Amino acid sequence: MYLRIDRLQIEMPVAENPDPRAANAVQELMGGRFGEMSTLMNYTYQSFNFRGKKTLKPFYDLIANIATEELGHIELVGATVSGLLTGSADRGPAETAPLKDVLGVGNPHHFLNGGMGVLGVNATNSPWSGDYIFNTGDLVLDLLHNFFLECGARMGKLRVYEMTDNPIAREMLGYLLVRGGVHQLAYAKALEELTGVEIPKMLNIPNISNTVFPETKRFMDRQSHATLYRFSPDDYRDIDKIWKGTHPEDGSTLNVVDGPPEGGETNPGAYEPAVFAPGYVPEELEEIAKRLMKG
Ligand code: MN3
Repeated sequence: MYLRIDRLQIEMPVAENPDPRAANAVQELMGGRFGEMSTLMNYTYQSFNFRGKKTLKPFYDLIANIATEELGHIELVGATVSGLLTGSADRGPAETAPLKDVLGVGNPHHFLNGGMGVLGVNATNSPWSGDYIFNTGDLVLDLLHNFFLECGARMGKLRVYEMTDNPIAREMLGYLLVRGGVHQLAYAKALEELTGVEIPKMLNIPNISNTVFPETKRFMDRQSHATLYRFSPDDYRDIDKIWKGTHPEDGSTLNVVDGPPEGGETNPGAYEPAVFAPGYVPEELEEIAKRLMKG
């Protein structure tokens, strides 16, 4: 089962530079073949279907624990898309056509179907698909896939990084590049344990260091690239049987932190009257909420 903490894994900048085109590019990192919904669901289903979880516990713990971290990654990508869309449409009344300036900009479904928030689709508005889940049950093959998936995810993030320098997007990208690097290395190390093949020697894939990017280096300076968080009050304790030793790039000691990162507050989500979010007359909803909180 899951517990939920109403915080993001990192502190995100306040949304002040709306950019629906960047929001559309970031959608690839949500619902794309190599997006966060894919990493989340691949590891989640692999953990559901894992056979021999008691006898092969370090490997089960690793997959299940990383799956849980990925829940917080879709949350961060969601916060980024919402943040990039916030304030992108005029906030005037309906009869002034407040959406006319975003007509044909970015993904029209952000305005036509959504409430100026993230959708479960990629950058061409194709829905995320369960077909992206790879789970044969063969542990080595599934881990090899996970390693490849993290490499593809890294490629996607690097290209989105090249498409936008919006501070919200760059903060999310800096963090997720580092965390994806951790997961790449974790799966490489699991494969090394199982097969003897020194997979970590293949890193970086793509062959560019995270230290090149200031937004990424900041998190590395805090040792995020060498840290695996244990996302459970009491379980998944055997991740440290795999996540140990040193980082192949800079020799940092790999360590497990018990519990989630401190993170930052979620964005309160400004009203967007052009899409009637949270309602055409939000004051009425506010009244009802006020009554509930008094009672
Ligand atoms: Mn991720």
